[in-house]
Amino acid sequence: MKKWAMIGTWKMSYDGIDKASAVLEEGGSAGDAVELAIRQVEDCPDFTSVGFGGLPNELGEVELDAAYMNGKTLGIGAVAAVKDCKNPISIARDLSNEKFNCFLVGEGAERFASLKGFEKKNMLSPEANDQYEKRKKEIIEENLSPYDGHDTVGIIGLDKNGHMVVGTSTSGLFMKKPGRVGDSPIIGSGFYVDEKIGGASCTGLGEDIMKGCLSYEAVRRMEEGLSPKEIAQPLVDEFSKKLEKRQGKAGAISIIVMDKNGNWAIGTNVEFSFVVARELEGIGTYLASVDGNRVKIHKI
Ligand code: SD4
Repeated sequence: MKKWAMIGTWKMSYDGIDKASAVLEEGGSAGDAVELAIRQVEDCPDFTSVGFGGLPNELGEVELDAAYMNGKTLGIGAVAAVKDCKNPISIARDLSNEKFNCFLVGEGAERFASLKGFEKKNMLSPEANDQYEKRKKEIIEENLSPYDGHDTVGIIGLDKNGHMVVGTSTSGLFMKKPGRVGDSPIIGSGFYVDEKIGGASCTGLGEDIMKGCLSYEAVRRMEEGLSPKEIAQPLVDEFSKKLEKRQGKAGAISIIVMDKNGNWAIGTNVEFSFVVARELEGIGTYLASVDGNRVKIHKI
C-alpha cells in the first residue's frame, strides 16, 4: 500500500484537492480524485482561467483546453478549443480510454461530447464578459498587451494502490486568437505521468512551455534517478536561460513534479501558488516567490 498524495497548480485548486483528498483517504482511485478536483475548479465562476468564468478569446468566446493521462496504461485523452462544454476534464478522461481519436479539437470534440451525453453550457459568465469588454477598450485606447491573465489547473494524484493520474484544464490566454491551443492539452508539454516513475504538469505561457516539452523532460529525469527536488527548479532555470539566450525573453513557466512515492517539488520563474495534500499530513497552500536567482517557498 502507498500513501496517497496530490499536488495542484495555483491556490484555486485548494477546494477541489480538499474534496478529492477524502476520496483518496477512503481508498478511491487517483482518476476519480483528479477528475473531481478539476471539475470543482471548472464549475467555480470565480476562477477566470478555467471552465465557467474563464476569460474569452478575442471574439468574446470561451474556448477551453483539457487533458487527462492515466499513469498505469499511459492512456491520454485531450480536447482543445472546445466551446459550450461544462466539464472538459470529464470529456478528456473519457477519451483517454480510446485507442484511436483520443485528442479532439473544436467542433469534433463538441460533437463527441454531445453524442456521449456530456453536459452543455454557455461558459461565458457575465463577469468574464464584462472583463472582455473592458479589455477590448483598453487594448484600443492604451495599447495594452492583450495576452495576460492566464492560469491552468494541473493536478497530479497518487492513490493508495500506487496508481497515478494527471489532469489539466484551462481557458488558455485571455484574448487569444480563436483556435489557439496552449501546452495544457499537449502530452509531454502541459502534463505527463507514468506511475512507475512519477508525473509533472506545467502552467504559464504555453507557447514557451511547449518549446521544452517540460513535463515529459521532468519525468524522464526522474526515470534517470533524480528526485523531484533535483529536477523541478533546475529545469525551469535551465530552460528559462535557454529561451532568454535564443529569443531574448522567457515567458512565465511553473512546474509541479511528484514521484511515485508522493515526494514533490515545484519550479518556477514567477510568483506561483500551489496546493499539496498528503496522507497523514493534511492539506496546505504554498507560495513560491522569486528573489533574484533564488525561489523561496512558504506556507500560506
Ligand atoms: C496556456 N499554459 O494555455 C496555459 C495557460 C496557463 O498559467 O497555464 N497559464 O498557455
